[in-house]
Amino acid sequence: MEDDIREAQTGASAGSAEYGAKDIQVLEGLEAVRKRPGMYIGDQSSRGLHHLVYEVVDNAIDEALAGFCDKVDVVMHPDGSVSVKDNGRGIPTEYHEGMGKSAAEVVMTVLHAGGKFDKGAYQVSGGLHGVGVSVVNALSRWLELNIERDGGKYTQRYERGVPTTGLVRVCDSDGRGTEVRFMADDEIFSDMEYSADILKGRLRELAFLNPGVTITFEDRRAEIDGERPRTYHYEGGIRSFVEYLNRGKETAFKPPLYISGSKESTTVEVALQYNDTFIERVFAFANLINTIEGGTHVSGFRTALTRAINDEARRAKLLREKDPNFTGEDLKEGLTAVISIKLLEPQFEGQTKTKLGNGDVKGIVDSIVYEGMKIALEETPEMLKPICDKAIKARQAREAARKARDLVHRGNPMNKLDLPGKLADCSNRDPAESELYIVEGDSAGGSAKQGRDRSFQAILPLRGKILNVEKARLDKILSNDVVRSIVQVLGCGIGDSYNPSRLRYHKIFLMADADVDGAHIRTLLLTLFYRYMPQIIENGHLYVAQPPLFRVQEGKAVSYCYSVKDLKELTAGKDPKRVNIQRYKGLGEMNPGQLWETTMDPGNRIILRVRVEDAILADELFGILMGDAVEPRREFIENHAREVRNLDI
Ligand code: 0RA
Repeated sequence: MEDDIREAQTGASAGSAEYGAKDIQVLEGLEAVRKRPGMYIGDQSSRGLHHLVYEVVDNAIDEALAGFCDKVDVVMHPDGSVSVKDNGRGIPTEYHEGMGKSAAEVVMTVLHAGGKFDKGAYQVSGGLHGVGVSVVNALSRWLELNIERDGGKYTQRYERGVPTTGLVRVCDSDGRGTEVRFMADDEIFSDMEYSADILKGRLRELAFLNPGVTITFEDRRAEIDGERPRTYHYEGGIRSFVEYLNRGKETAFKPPLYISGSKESTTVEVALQYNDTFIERVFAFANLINTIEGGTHVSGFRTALTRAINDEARRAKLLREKDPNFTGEDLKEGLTAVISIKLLEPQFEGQTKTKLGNGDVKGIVDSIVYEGMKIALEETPEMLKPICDKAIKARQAREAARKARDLVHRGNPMNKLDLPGKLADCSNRDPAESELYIVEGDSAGGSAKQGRDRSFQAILPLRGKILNVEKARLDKILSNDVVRSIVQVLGCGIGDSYNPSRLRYHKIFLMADADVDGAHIRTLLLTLFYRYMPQIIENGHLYVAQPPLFRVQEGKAVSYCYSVKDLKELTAGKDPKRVNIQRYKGLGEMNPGQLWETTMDPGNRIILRVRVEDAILADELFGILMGDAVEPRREFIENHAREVRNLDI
């Protein structure tokens, strides 16, 4: 109590006589975060904005991992701020002699201070977004901290990381926990709009990964009817996760096969189930961080799965003596699996720091999964036959696919004569400098061919139906003309034979009309890339071209608008009689010069890089939009109809 009062007096100490070296260090730390936000949260766009929320939520989840918290409430407020409230121990409030301020203020203002306290061993902090809640503080216009602990309720306010009050004890309370409410700083972030879908996806995922924790989400921003508060709570943990991923699909057995074990302070959990699709989905987490790029835990899992199933299939005589072993490939088709491991000192590598690098983990996961699989298959032998039946079919289909693929790969793609007739290639041969525009329709393709800079821009017009790859196996996919010409032009192969060094263009643009048909074609193409050439997206090669929606002419001055909002802003003060507005219904309405100027000229165009922001959300969307089940698609369209309103004005 005493300490807190003292703190209340010295809290906003900048400028006071007691302003000392430590305060300077603190300011420099947070100043560094504001100068280079990207170093701490990835970027300053939508992705970084969402990371702020993840960071605060991760801190609450750390309390849950340490066994002190089972409830986390996330609210998006109408003013644009977000609050995260937990029922953990509460951030310590006592005065910190060494730092000359309260422990809470240390946590909020010193980079990586969280680690100085004794928290749970497997804390999320230290991982991908484990930069510490002080980073959120530094990047917030304001932040309000409320703590309930030791019989009292405490509060403190910050602006851009600097305390504007001390830590004040407001009243008695026998509650426990921490609430952080923050307003992201619009000086830092280019995009200030949170996506409820993205946040819900991560919160749901965290609830699956932490059974027993209840996470709620409420979107209180105005005018979103149909959005109700959500509660995520799954006693079944990653078993429920797999069931969720396979909902609406036929499965080879129920419930999912589940394995857990631990070795050398690493704990391993795996749940898996086969479904009736042709796609493999393995979602892997290390200390709750989604390791999109895989890593040693995933390799260990694959080795063990293949070995255990082969061993058991031989034992049960489902593989005869003369049959070769199933390969890892044979066992992928229709596999849905979630891997969650917790380890000390995880090493994250790769382009996006989402690849687990710890070498010893491979063997640990391998042995736990192998033993677990054998026990599970002995206890529930009914699981084995449907798995083997599927694998045999997959193997046969792969044989057929290899033949189809050989056709696609025939010849040297660098040889101009082998390229599909309609490609207008660029003269530059350096992939890093070359761009490919995949254009819907012949007439738009024609404009693009005439308008382009042929030195580095290639045009591939598409005609004919693009196959929905969600519903077909690779052999059938590769027999589709549109898919074949895309694969052949890219030169890098598809599926397991993907080879990044042969990719002929490092910027690939999807260019389709801004109407419903265009959106459909774009989704089909995105599905093809996402399912069969995900590395192209992961490595940042895929873009969506953004043609303008309107051309606005006033006298001789012409400008282009890319959204209805743009148009409203541009024409706000203008005399409607003197302004001529043309709405582009399709790319074909633009002449070559206009198409170049608005959509293809690197000095002028607006481009949108496609990213797998959230692999699971993306997977879900593709499944919903392209899969068999009608009901989820109808629901999705109803929920999102208003967002696409500008498509058919
Ligand atoms: C430092 C030490 C302890 C807990 C926390 C920080 C903590 C931080 C956050 C951020 C959001 N919610 C949080 N809950 C706790 C350990 C406290 C103790 O030992 O009693």
